[in-house]
Amino acid sequence: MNREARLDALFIPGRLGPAARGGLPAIELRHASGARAELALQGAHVTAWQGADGADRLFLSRCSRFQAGVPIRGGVPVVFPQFGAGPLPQHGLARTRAWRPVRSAVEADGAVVAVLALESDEALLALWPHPFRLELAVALADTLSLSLAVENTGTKPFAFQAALHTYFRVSDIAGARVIGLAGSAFQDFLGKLPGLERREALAFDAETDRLFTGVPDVVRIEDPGARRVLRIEKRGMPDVVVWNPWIDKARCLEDLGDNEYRTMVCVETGAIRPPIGLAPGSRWLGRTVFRALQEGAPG
Ligand code: TA6
Repeated sequence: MNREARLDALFIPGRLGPAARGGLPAIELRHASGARAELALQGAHVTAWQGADGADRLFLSRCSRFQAGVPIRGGVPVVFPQFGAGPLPQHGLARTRAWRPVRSAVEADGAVVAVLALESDEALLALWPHPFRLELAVALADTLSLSLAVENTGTKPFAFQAALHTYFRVSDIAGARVIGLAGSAFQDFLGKLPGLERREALAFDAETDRLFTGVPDVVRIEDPGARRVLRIEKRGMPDVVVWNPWIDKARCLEDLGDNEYRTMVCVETGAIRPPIGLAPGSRWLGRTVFRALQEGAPG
């Protein structure tokens, strides 16, 4: 099979076509409902998701750069094999590499699907000496679902962390709340002691950077200013990270506008602590489904 399947091999008239984010090649997915999403080949990075009403559900910084090898600020960065800082670049190797198109389809239920893959090559193995294959399947319907598969294609076991570092758009962080974390153990990246989350609703009035482990599979973001709830349902991804840089940190990020912290919140799903051990020939799968609901709607 042509390992470098061409981007246009994925195109399906009216459903999957070319898009461009800055200078990066990307695909546009269009659902019959009018919902749309964009997916850059770099990092298999979802850079946009709008509902049938045209409203942006993901945040993408107006200051983000779209250059080869430079992380995109917003959308859904794919984190692998390291979360955060460590021996590898921040958030690992996957988000700055060009993934290759694998297949696309319009499924029987009308979902529009695009699948991209990243295989370890000489350059990646020089940084992280474990042969792997990643695959990300993006499915757009009245929901947006992302399924990330990690395969150990080597002869030795390895351990990895993986996450979907999703930036959600909110009307105003001051009114946003994350629901569903109560009772989960947390580790705080800003110096607070680890503990158990007691709040039913996590609100924001300062920089927030917290890992929650063993989180129930449904969490919600309430955005009263937009009269909207964003429902996040995960499988195989036990952990959630909640991040907002707030004022001072936002000012330090050159690819984030000084006031953009007000209209974003990261609620990230993944397998972070502990890392996942994978035997040779084994495969791990993590999936997250995003659904936007009107305030008060069931679901
Ligand atoms: O997910 C939270 C976090 O690890 C924060 O500490 C902050 O660094 C954020 O990710 C963004 O990381 P990035 O490398 O994309 O600037």
